[in-house]
Amino acid sequence: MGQQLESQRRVPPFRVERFKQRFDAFSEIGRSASGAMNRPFGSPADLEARAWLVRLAEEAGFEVYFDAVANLWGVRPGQVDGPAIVLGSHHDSVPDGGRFDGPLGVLMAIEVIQSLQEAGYQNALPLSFVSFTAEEPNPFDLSTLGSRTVAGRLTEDQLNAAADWNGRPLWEALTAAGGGRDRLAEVRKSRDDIAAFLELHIEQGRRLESAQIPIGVVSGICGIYRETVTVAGEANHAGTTQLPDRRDALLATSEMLLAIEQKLQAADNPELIATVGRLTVTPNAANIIPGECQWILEIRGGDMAEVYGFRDACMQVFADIAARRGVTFRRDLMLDQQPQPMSDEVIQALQQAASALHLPYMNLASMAGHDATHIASFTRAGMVFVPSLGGKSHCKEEASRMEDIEQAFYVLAAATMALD
Ligand code: HGY
Ligand code: MN
Ligand code: MN
Ligand code: MN
Repeated sequence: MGQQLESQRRVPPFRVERFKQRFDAFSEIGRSASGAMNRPFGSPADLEARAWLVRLAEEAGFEVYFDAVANLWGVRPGQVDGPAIVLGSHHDSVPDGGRFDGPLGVLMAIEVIQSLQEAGYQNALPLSFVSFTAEEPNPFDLSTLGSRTVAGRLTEDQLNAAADWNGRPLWEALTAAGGGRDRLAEVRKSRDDIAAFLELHIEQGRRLESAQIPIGVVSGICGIYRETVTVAGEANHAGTTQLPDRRDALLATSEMLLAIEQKLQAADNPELIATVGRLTVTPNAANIIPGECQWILEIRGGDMAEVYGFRDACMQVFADIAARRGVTFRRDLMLDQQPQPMSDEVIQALQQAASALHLPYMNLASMAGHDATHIASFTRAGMVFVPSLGGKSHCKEEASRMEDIEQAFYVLAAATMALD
Protein backbone atom coordinates (compact mmCIF):
# COMPACT_ATOMS: atom_id res chain seq x y z
CA MET A 1 0.00 0.00 0.00
CA GLY A 2 2.78 2.38 1.02
CA GLN A 3 4.64 1.46 -2.15
CA GLN A 4 1.56 2.02 -4.25
CA LEU A 5 1.06 5.48 -2.77
CA GLU A 6 4.69 6.25 -3.44
CA SER A 7 4.40 5.30 -7.11
CA GLN A 8 1.19 7.32 -7.28
CA ARG A 9 3.11 10.49 -6.46
CA ARG A 10 6.26 9.95 -8.49
CA VAL A 11 6.61 11.94 -11.70
CA PRO A 12 7.15 9.49 -14.58
CA PRO A 13 10.35 9.61 -16.64
CA PHE A 14 10.31 11.57 -19.90
CA ARG A 15 10.85 9.23 -22.83
CA VAL A 16 12.77 11.80 -24.80
CA GLU A 17 13.65 9.57 -27.77
CA ARG A 18 10.03 8.52 -28.22
CA PHE A 19 8.86 12.11 -28.01
CA LYS A 20 11.48 13.35 -30.49
CA GLN A 21 10.65 10.61 -32.92
CA ARG A 22 6.95 11.47 -32.78
CA PHE A 23 7.59 15.19 -33.01
CA ASP A 24 9.89 14.80 -36.03
CA ALA A 25 7.48 12.47 -37.81
CA PHE A 26 4.52 14.78 -37.20
CA SER A 27 6.57 17.76 -38.39
CA GLU A 28 6.84 16.20 -41.86
CA ILE A 29 3.10 16.59 -42.45
CA GLY A 30 2.58 19.86 -44.29
CA ARG A 31 6.27 20.72 -44.44
CA SER A 32 7.22 22.43 -47.70
CA ALA A 33 10.54 22.26 -49.55
CA SER A 34 11.69 25.48 -47.86
CA GLY A 35 11.29 23.79 -44.46
CA ALA A 36 8.27 25.92 -43.51
CA MET A 37 5.06 24.42 -42.15
CA ASN A 38 1.88 24.85 -44.19
CA ARG A 39 -0.94 23.12 -42.38
CA PRO A 40 -3.92 25.49 -42.43
CA PHE A 41 -7.31 24.26 -41.31
CA GLY A 42 -9.09 22.27 -44.02
CA SER A 43 -5.96 21.59 -46.10
CA PRO A 44 -4.85 18.08 -47.13
CA ALA A 45 -2.04 18.43 -44.56
CA ASP A 46 -4.58 19.19 -41.82
CA LEU A 47 -6.53 16.05 -42.73
CA GLU A 48 -3.36 13.95 -42.83
CA ALA A 49 -2.29 15.32 -39.44
CA ARG A 50 -5.66 14.35 -37.97
CA ALA A 51 -5.42 10.78 -39.26
CA TRP A 52 -1.86 10.56 -37.88
CA LEU A 53 -2.95 11.79 -34.43
CA VAL A 54 -5.90 9.39 -34.33
CA ARG A 55 -3.60 6.47 -35.12
CA LEU A 56 -1.08 7.49 -32.47
CA ALA A 57 -3.70 8.07 -29.80
CA GLU A 58 -5.47 4.78 -30.48
CA GLU A 59 -2.17 2.92 -30.29
CA ALA A 60 -1.51 4.68 -26.99
CA GLY A 61 -4.84 3.40 -25.65
CA PHE A 62 -7.00 6.52 -25.75
CA GLU A 63 -10.71 6.51 -26.56
CA VAL A 64 -10.72 8.92 -29.48
CA TYR A 65 -13.53 11.01 -30.96
CA PHE A 66 -14.18 14.16 -32.99
CA ASP A 67 -16.80 16.61 -31.80
CA ALA A 68 -19.10 18.64 -34.08
CA VAL A 69 -16.42 21.16 -35.06
CA ALA A 70 -13.77 18.44 -35.53
CA ASN A 71 -11.84 19.05 -32.32
CA LEU A 72 -10.01 15.79 -31.66
CA TRP A 73 -10.39 14.43 -28.12
CA GLY A 74 -8.73 11.37 -26.62
CA VAL A 75 -9.83 10.13 -23.22
CA ARG A 76 -8.29 7.83 -20.65
CA PRO A 77 -11.08 7.06 -18.16
CA GLY A 78 -10.49 7.67 -14.44
CA GLN A 79 -11.59 5.84 -11.33
CA VAL A 80 -14.52 8.18 -11.02
CA ASP A 81 -16.77 9.48 -13.75
CA GLY A 82 -16.11 13.15 -12.99
CA PRO A 83 -14.98 16.09 -15.08
CA ALA A 84 -11.73 15.49 -16.97
CA ILE A 85 -8.33 17.08 -16.66
CA VAL A 86 -7.58 18.11 -20.23
CA LEU A 87 -4.20 18.85 -21.77
CA GLY A 88 -3.81 20.08 -25.33
CA SER A 89 -3.36 22.75 -27.97
CA HIS A 90 -3.81 22.86 -31.77
CA HIS A 91 -2.12 21.19 -34.76
CA ASP A 92 -2.89 23.69 -37.54
CA SER A 93 -0.31 26.26 -38.63
CA VAL A 94 -0.05 29.73 -40.09
CA PRO A 95 1.14 29.95 -43.72
CA ASP A 96 4.91 29.31 -43.91
CA GLY A 97 4.98 28.79 -40.16
CA GLY A 98 7.04 26.64 -37.82
CA ARG A 99 6.78 23.13 -36.41
CA PHE A 100 6.27 23.97 -32.73
CA ASP A 101 3.38 26.44 -32.52
CA GLY A 102 0.53 24.16 -31.54
CA PRO A 103 1.74 20.59 -32.20
CA LEU A 104 4.19 20.73 -29.30
CA GLY A 105 1.28 21.08 -26.88
CA VAL A 106 -0.78 18.33 -28.54
CA LEU A 107 2.02 15.77 -28.67
CA MET A 108 3.06 16.64 -25.10
CA ALA A 109 -0.51 16.16 -23.88
CA ILE A 110 -0.49 12.63 -25.29
CA GLU A 111 3.00 12.01 -23.89
CA VAL A 112 2.18 13.15 -20.35
CA ILE A 113 -1.00 11.09 -20.10
CA GLN A 114 0.57 8.00 -21.68
CA SER A 115 3.66 8.27 -19.43
CA LEU A 116 1.53 8.57 -16.30
CA GLN A 117 -0.33 5.45 -17.30
CA GLU A 118 2.89 3.54 -18.09
CA ALA A 119 4.26 4.50 -14.67
CA GLY A 120 1.23 2.90 -13.03
CA TYR A 121 -0.45 6.14 -12.06
CA GLN A 122 -4.10 5.54 -11.25
CA ASN A 123 -5.88 8.72 -12.23
CA ALA A 124 -8.98 9.54 -10.24
CA LEU A 125 -10.49 11.86 -12.86
CA PRO A 126 -10.53 11.09 -16.58
CA LEU A 127 -7.43 12.43 -18.34
CA SER A 128 -7.93 13.75 -21.83
CA PHE A 129 -5.92 15.34 -24.61
CA VAL A 130 -7.40 17.68 -27.21
CA SER A 131 -6.27 19.12 -30.51
CA PHE A 132 -8.47 22.09 -31.29
CA THR A 133 -9.66 22.90 -34.80
CA ALA A 134 -8.46 26.02 -36.62
CA GLU A 135 -6.65 27.95 -33.90
CA GLU A 136 -4.83 30.11 -36.42
CA PRO A 137 -6.37 32.63 -38.82
CA ASN A 138 -7.65 30.73 -41.87
CA PRO A 139 -9.65 31.21 -45.09
CA PHE A 140 -12.89 31.00 -43.09
CA ASP A 141 -11.83 34.11 -41.12
CA LEU A 142 -12.51 32.32 -37.81
CA SER A 143 -9.47 31.75 -35.62
CA THR A 144 -9.63 29.66 -32.41
CA LEU A 145 -12.73 28.16 -34.01
CA GLY A 146 -12.65 24.91 -32.04
CA SER A 147 -12.08 26.29 -28.57
CA ARG A 148 -14.47 29.21 -29.14
CA THR A 149 -17.23 26.78 -30.07
CA VAL A 150 -16.54 24.57 -27.05
CA ALA A 151 -16.80 27.69 -24.86
CA GLY A 152 -20.08 28.76 -26.49
CA ARG A 153 -18.49 31.88 -27.94
CA LEU A 154 -19.31 31.06 -31.57
CA THR A 155 -23.00 30.73 -32.26
CA GLU A 156 -24.69 28.21 -34.52
CA ASP A 157 -25.67 31.09 -36.81
CA GLN A 158 -22.05 32.20 -37.13
CA LEU A 159 -20.95 28.66 -37.94
CA ASN A 160 -23.76 28.22 -40.46
CA ALA A 161 -22.99 31.52 -42.21
CA ALA A 162 -19.23 30.99 -42.51
CA ALA A 163 -17.60 30.20 -45.86
CA ASP A 164 -14.04 30.51 -47.13
CA TRP A 165 -12.72 33.08 -49.60
CA ASN A 166 -13.89 30.83 -52.47
CA GLY A 167 -17.35 30.34 -51.02
CA ARG A 168 -16.79 26.83 -49.62
CA PRO A 169 -19.19 26.41 -46.66
CA LEU A 170 -17.50 25.94 -43.30
CA TRP A 171 -19.58 22.86 -42.53
CA GLU A 172 -18.21 21.14 -45.63
CA ALA A 173 -14.65 21.60 -44.34
CA LEU A 174 -15.59 20.65 -40.77
CA THR A 175 -17.33 17.49 -41.95
CA ALA A 176 -14.30 16.49 -44.05
CA ALA A 177 -12.14 17.01 -40.94
CA GLY A 178 -14.24 14.64 -38.82
CA GLY A 179 -16.93 17.00 -37.51
CA GLY A 180 -20.65 17.04 -38.18
CA ARG A 181 -23.52 19.45 -37.72
CA ASP A 182 -25.67 16.68 -36.18
CA ARG A 183 -23.36 16.67 -33.12
CA LEU A 184 -23.58 20.41 -32.50
CA ALA A 185 -25.90 20.09 -29.51
CA GLU A 186 -23.17 18.23 -27.57
CA VAL A 187 -20.22 20.45 -28.48
CA ARG A 188 -20.43 22.87 -25.54
CA LYS A 189 -18.36 21.99 -22.49
CA SER A 190 -18.69 23.28 -18.96
CA ARG A 191 -16.96 22.92 -15.60
CA ASP A 192 -18.84 19.62 -15.26
CA ASP A 193 -16.91 18.30 -18.25
CA ILE A 194 -13.48 19.90 -17.77
CA ALA A 195 -12.08 20.27 -14.25
CA ALA A 196 -8.87 21.90 -15.48
CA PHE A 197 -7.12 22.62 -18.79
CA LEU A 198 -3.35 22.78 -19.29
CA GLU A 199 -1.71 24.00 -22.51
CA LEU A 200 2.00 23.78 -23.26
CA HIS A 201 3.17 26.26 -25.90
CA ILE A 202 6.34 27.91 -27.11
CA GLU A 203 6.73 31.43 -25.77
CA GLN A 204 6.99 33.04 -29.25
CA GLY A 205 8.98 35.90 -27.70
CA ARG A 206 12.41 36.20 -26.13
CA ARG A 207 11.78 36.93 -22.48
CA LEU A 208 12.52 33.40 -21.23
CA GLU A 209 15.59 33.00 -23.43
CA SER A 210 17.00 36.36 -22.35
CA ALA A 211 16.52 35.46 -18.68
CA GLN A 212 17.80 31.89 -19.30
CA ILE A 213 14.75 30.45 -17.57
CA PRO A 214 13.30 27.18 -18.95
CA ILE A 215 9.70 27.52 -17.78
CA GLY A 216 7.13 30.29 -18.16
CA VAL A 217 3.94 30.20 -16.11
CA VAL A 218 1.37 32.29 -17.94
CA SER A 219 -0.56 34.81 -15.86
CA GLY A 220 -2.98 35.86 -18.61
CA ILE A 221 -3.55 36.19 -22.34
CA CYS A 222 -3.87 39.51 -24.16
CA GLY A 223 -7.01 40.79 -25.83
CA ILE A 224 -7.13 40.68 -29.63
CA TYR A 225 -9.14 43.09 -31.77
CA ARG A 226 -9.43 42.72 -35.56
CA GLU A 227 -11.36 44.66 -38.13
CA THR A 228 -11.40 44.62 -41.91
CA VAL A 229 -10.76 48.02 -43.47
CA THR A 230 -11.78 48.51 -47.12
CA VAL A 231 -10.35 51.61 -48.75
CA ALA A 232 -12.18 52.56 -51.93
CA GLY A 233 -10.50 54.81 -54.51
CA GLU A 234 -10.83 54.72 -58.28
CA ALA A 235 -9.26 52.28 -60.71
CA ASN A 236 -7.92 54.07 -63.77
CA HIS A 237 -5.27 53.88 -66.47
CA ALA A 238 -1.75 53.87 -65.06
CA GLY A 239 -0.25 55.72 -68.04
CA THR A 240 -2.75 58.42 -68.83
CA THR A 241 -4.05 59.52 -65.43
CA GLN A 242 -2.14 62.52 -64.09
CA LEU A 243 -1.37 62.78 -60.37
CA PRO A 244 -4.09 65.34 -59.48
CA ASP A 245 -6.71 63.06 -61.06
CA ARG A 246 -5.75 59.94 -59.14
CA ARG A 247 -7.59 58.41 -56.20
CA ASP A 248 -5.14 55.64 -55.42
CA ALA A 249 -6.41 53.24 -52.74
CA LEU A 250 -2.99 51.69 -52.19
CA LEU A 251 -1.22 55.01 -51.59
CA ALA A 252 -3.93 56.03 -49.11
CA THR A 253 -3.54 52.66 -47.42
CA SER A 254 0.23 53.08 -47.28
CA GLU A 255 -0.12 56.36 -45.44
CA MET A 256 -2.60 54.80 -43.03
CA LEU A 257 -0.28 51.89 -42.23
CA LEU A 258 2.67 54.18 -41.58
CA ALA A 259 0.43 56.28 -39.32
CA ILE A 260 -0.31 53.15 -37.27
CA GLU A 261 3.40 52.60 -36.73
CA GLN A 262 3.96 56.23 -35.77
CA LYS A 263 1.16 56.02 -33.23
CA LEU A 264 2.61 52.85 -31.74
CA GLN A 265 6.00 54.50 -31.41
CA ALA A 266 4.40 57.45 -29.68
CA ALA A 267 2.44 55.17 -27.30
CA ASP A 268 5.64 53.28 -26.37
CA ASN A 269 3.66 50.62 -24.47
CA PRO A 270 5.04 47.04 -24.42
CA GLU A 271 1.51 45.72 -23.88
CA LEU A 272 -0.01 47.46 -26.90
CA ILE A 273 0.81 46.39 -30.45
CA ALA A 274 -0.83 46.56 -33.87
CA THR A 275 -0.21 44.84 -37.19
CA VAL A 276 -1.54 44.78 -40.73
CA GLY A 277 -0.47 41.37 -42.00
CA ARG A 278 -3.02 40.76 -44.72
CA LEU A 279 -3.72 43.13 -47.59
CA THR A 280 -5.55 42.61 -50.87
CA VAL A 281 -5.17 45.06 -53.74
CA THR A 282 -7.86 45.20 -56.44
CA PRO A 283 -7.55 44.80 -59.37
CA ASN A 284 -3.84 44.17 -58.62
CA ALA A 285 -2.43 44.80 -62.08
CA ALA A 286 0.75 46.61 -63.15
CA ASN A 287 -1.02 49.11 -65.39
CA ILE A 288 -4.07 49.96 -63.30
CA ILE A 289 -4.21 52.43 -60.42
CA PRO A 290 -5.37 50.43 -57.38
CA GLY A 291 -9.11 50.95 -57.02
CA GLU A 292 -9.59 49.15 -53.73
CA CYS A 293 -7.50 47.85 -50.84
CA GLN A 294 -8.84 45.58 -48.19
CA TRP A 295 -6.76 44.81 -45.11
CA ILE A 296 -7.05 43.51 -41.59
CA LEU A 297 -6.05 45.78 -38.75
CA GLU A 298 -5.13 43.73 -35.70
CA ILE A 299 -4.54 45.39 -32.31
CA ARG A 300 -3.49 43.48 -29.17
CA GLY A 301 -3.21 44.58 -25.61
CA GLY A 302 -3.55 43.69 -21.97
CA ASP A 303 -6.10 46.46 -21.44
CA MET A 304 -9.01 46.77 -23.89
CA ALA A 305 -9.57 50.43 -23.01
CA GLU A 306 -6.11 51.07 -24.46
CA VAL A 307 -6.86 48.89 -27.48
CA TYR A 308 -10.11 50.73 -28.26
CA GLY A 309 -8.47 54.11 -27.59
CA PHE A 310 -5.69 53.27 -30.03
CA ARG A 311 -8.21 52.09 -32.64
CA ASP A 312 -10.24 55.29 -32.34
CA ALA A 313 -7.14 57.45 -32.63
CA CYS A 314 -6.13 55.55 -35.78
CA MET A 315 -9.59 56.10 -37.29
CA GLN A 316 -9.30 59.87 -36.83
CA VAL A 317 -6.05 59.87 -38.77
CA PHE A 318 -7.47 57.53 -41.44
CA ALA A 319 -10.38 59.94 -41.94
CA ASP A 320 -7.97 62.85 -42.52
CA ILE A 321 -5.89 60.82 -44.97
CA ALA A 322 -8.99 59.62 -46.82
CA ALA A 323 -10.39 63.15 -47.14
CA ARG A 324 -7.09 64.52 -48.42
CA ARG A 325 -6.69 61.73 -50.99
CA GLY A 326 -10.32 61.58 -52.14
CA VAL A 327 -10.93 57.99 -51.07
CA THR A 328 -13.45 56.48 -48.65
CA PHE A 329 -13.12 53.60 -46.24
CA ARG A 330 -15.48 51.07 -44.69
CA ARG A 331 -14.95 49.12 -41.48
CA ASP A 332 -16.17 45.62 -40.57
CA LEU A 333 -15.58 44.12 -37.14
CA MET A 334 -13.96 40.70 -37.22
CA LEU A 335 -12.88 39.86 -33.68
CA ASP A 336 -13.17 41.55 -30.30
CA GLN A 337 -11.61 39.15 -27.85
CA GLN A 338 -11.11 40.30 -24.28
CA PRO A 339 -7.94 39.65 -22.25
CA GLN A 340 -8.22 36.56 -20.08
CA PRO A 341 -6.43 35.87 -16.79
CA MET A 342 -5.42 32.27 -16.15
CA SER A 343 -6.81 30.40 -13.12
CA ASP A 344 -5.02 31.13 -9.84
CA GLU A 345 -5.33 27.49 -8.82
CA VAL A 346 -3.73 26.23 -12.01
CA ILE A 347 -1.02 28.89 -11.83
CA GLN A 348 -0.24 27.73 -8.29
CA ALA A 349 -0.21 24.07 -9.30
CA LEU A 350 2.29 24.87 -12.06
CA GLN A 351 4.46 27.07 -9.83
CA GLN A 352 4.49 24.46 -7.08
CA ALA A 353 5.35 21.72 -9.57
CA ALA A 354 8.29 23.77 -10.87
CA SER A 355 9.46 24.60 -7.34
CA ALA A 356 9.25 20.98 -6.20
CA LEU A 357 11.37 20.01 -9.22
CA HIS A 358 13.86 22.81 -8.41
CA LEU A 359 13.18 24.42 -11.80
CA PRO A 360 13.38 28.18 -12.15
CA TYR A 361 10.25 29.68 -13.68
CA MET A 362 9.03 33.11 -14.73
CA ASN A 363 5.48 34.44 -14.51
CA LEU A 364 4.56 36.20 -17.71
CA ALA A 365 1.61 37.50 -19.70
CA SER A 366 1.07 36.25 -23.25
CA MET A 367 0.84 38.68 -26.15
CA ALA A 368 0.01 35.71 -28.40
CA GLY A 369 -3.50 34.30 -28.51
CA HIS A 370 -4.24 30.73 -27.47
CA ASP A 371 -7.11 28.27 -27.15
CA ALA A 372 -6.65 28.48 -23.36
CA THR A 373 -8.16 31.97 -23.46
CA HIS A 374 -11.58 30.51 -24.33
CA ILE A 375 -11.37 27.46 -22.09
CA ALA A 376 -10.48 29.77 -19.18
CA SER A 377 -13.80 31.56 -19.71
CA PHE A 378 -15.69 28.60 -18.20
CA THR A 379 -13.24 26.48 -16.20
CA ARG A 380 -9.80 26.50 -14.58
CA ALA A 381 -7.08 26.86 -17.24
CA GLY A 382 -3.38 27.56 -17.30
CA MET A 383 -0.41 27.54 -19.65
CA VAL A 384 3.26 26.62 -19.59
CA PHE A 385 5.71 28.28 -21.97
CA VAL A 386 9.12 27.03 -23.06
CA PRO A 387 11.72 29.42 -24.51
CA SER A 388 11.66 30.15 -28.26
CA LEU A 389 15.14 30.32 -29.78
CA GLY A 390 15.80 33.92 -30.77
CA GLY A 391 12.17 34.67 -29.94
CA LYS A 392 11.17 33.53 -33.43
CA SER A 393 7.70 32.22 -34.26
CA HIS A 394 5.18 32.15 -37.12
CA CYS A 395 8.17 31.52 -39.39
CA LYS A 396 10.17 28.48 -40.37
CA GLU A 397 13.02 29.32 -37.94
CA GLU A 398 10.71 28.67 -34.98
CA ALA A 399 12.48 26.28 -32.53
CA SER A 400 12.80 25.28 -28.87
CA ARG A 401 15.40 23.17 -27.06
CA MET A 402 14.51 19.59 -26.12
CA GLU A 403 16.15 20.18 -22.71
CA ASP A 404 13.56 22.86 -21.97
CA ILE A 405 10.73 20.76 -23.39
CA GLU A 406 11.81 17.97 -21.04
CA GLN A 407 11.46 20.28 -18.02
CA ALA A 408 8.02 21.28 -19.22
CA PHE A 409 7.04 17.61 -19.36
CA TYR A 410 7.89 17.20 -15.67
CA VAL A 411 6.03 20.36 -14.67
CA LEU A 412 2.93 19.29 -16.62
CA ALA A 413 3.00 15.74 -15.26
CA ALA A 414 3.37 16.95 -11.66
CA ALA A 415 0.66 19.59 -12.07
CA THR A 416 -1.71 17.03 -13.66
CA MET A 417 -1.28 14.78 -10.62
CA ALA A 418 -1.78 17.70 -8.25
CA LEU A 419 -5.01 18.74 -9.95
CA ASP A 420 -6.36 15.15 -10.16
O1 HGY B 1 -2.08 34.71 -33.40
C1 HGY B 1 -1.70 34.24 -32.33
O2 HGY B 1 -1.32 34.90 -31.39
C2 HGY B 1 -1.65 32.76 -32.17
O3 HGY B 1 -0.41 32.29 -32.54
N1 HGY B 1 -2.69 32.09 -32.79
MN1 MN C 1 0.27 30.77 -33.83
MN1 MN D 1 -0.38 28.43 -31.12
MN1 MN E 1 -4.34 49.68 -72.87
